[in-house]
Amino acid sequence: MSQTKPRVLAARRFPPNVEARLTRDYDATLNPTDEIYSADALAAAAEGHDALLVASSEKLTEEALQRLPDSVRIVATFSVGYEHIDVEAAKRRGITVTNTPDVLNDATADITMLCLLGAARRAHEGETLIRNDAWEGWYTTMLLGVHVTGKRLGILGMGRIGRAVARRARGFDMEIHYYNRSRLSADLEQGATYHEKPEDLLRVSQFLSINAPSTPETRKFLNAERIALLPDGAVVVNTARGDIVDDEALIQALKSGKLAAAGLDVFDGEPNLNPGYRSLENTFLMPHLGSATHETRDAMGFCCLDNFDAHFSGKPCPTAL
Ligand code: 8YV
Repeated sequence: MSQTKPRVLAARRFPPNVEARLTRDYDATLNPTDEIYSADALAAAAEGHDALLVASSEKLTEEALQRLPDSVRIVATFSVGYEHIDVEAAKRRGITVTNTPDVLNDATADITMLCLLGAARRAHEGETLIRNDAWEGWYTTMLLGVHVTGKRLGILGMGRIGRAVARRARGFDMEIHYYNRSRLSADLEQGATYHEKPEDLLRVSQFLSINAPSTPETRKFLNAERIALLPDGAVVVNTARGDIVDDEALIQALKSGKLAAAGLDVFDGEPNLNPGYRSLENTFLMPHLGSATHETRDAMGFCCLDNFDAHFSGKPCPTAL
């Protein structure tokens, strides 16, 4: 690295270990209030910086990228998902974009199982009973849920996170089915059944776990027509991106009893989710906690910093998009 430290703008607050390494190795501008920058404010704050450390909250559209100062040559996003960044526009402008794959597979797969189990076993209703001091006693038909063991789990998107979900679900003796843009090798499939069409996956999915990225193709994928293909009483789990689901259709199916329950960690427009979810008893709702463990958030930040280190030493970035 050169004598003068490269200047990095951290658009959000990051975990203490990450900010400590950032400020040790770089001339960093932090965001102690964690207030989200508007596109205008981000462009102004980026003046004089060589790199940006952002999260999913920073919408780097082509226009926003155009407005960044020429000094910015690399943007590292503290996320595996990068639908908030126009990567092609960044490349055209000579800006390298990096994300944080792999390091959050396990934490996200764990939260997927939490959502799956929480929805199936009515965790929200059970907890509410206790917290409201409304539990009057045990009876044989109290809060009966959906049995998990031995059921078919359809995984939409069998990438790194999808496969980590499959590994966990096998421990619950679930039968794994999946749809992916391309079929996996037998080694990665581990006996899971591949469906060439996502609709065929839906037809067999007693549980459906969405683990696909948000792309123009997946946007509003789970609409009323496709929900109708799921077996009656299915459980839907989404820990990927909220916009893959048509909220009104999902809410309607949860109300009608077509679906038994849904476990959701992500929402279209979050944190301003469709209010319809809140009033449903058969939803288990988490505020986008997929990667929220101390270890994972540190690893995500260190992955961003590893990319800066490589970039400013003239080496290839380990997770460049
Ligand atoms: C992040 C995520 O918490 O990595 C992702 O794509 O969804 C989460 O792990 C979030 O995006 C913060 O940037």
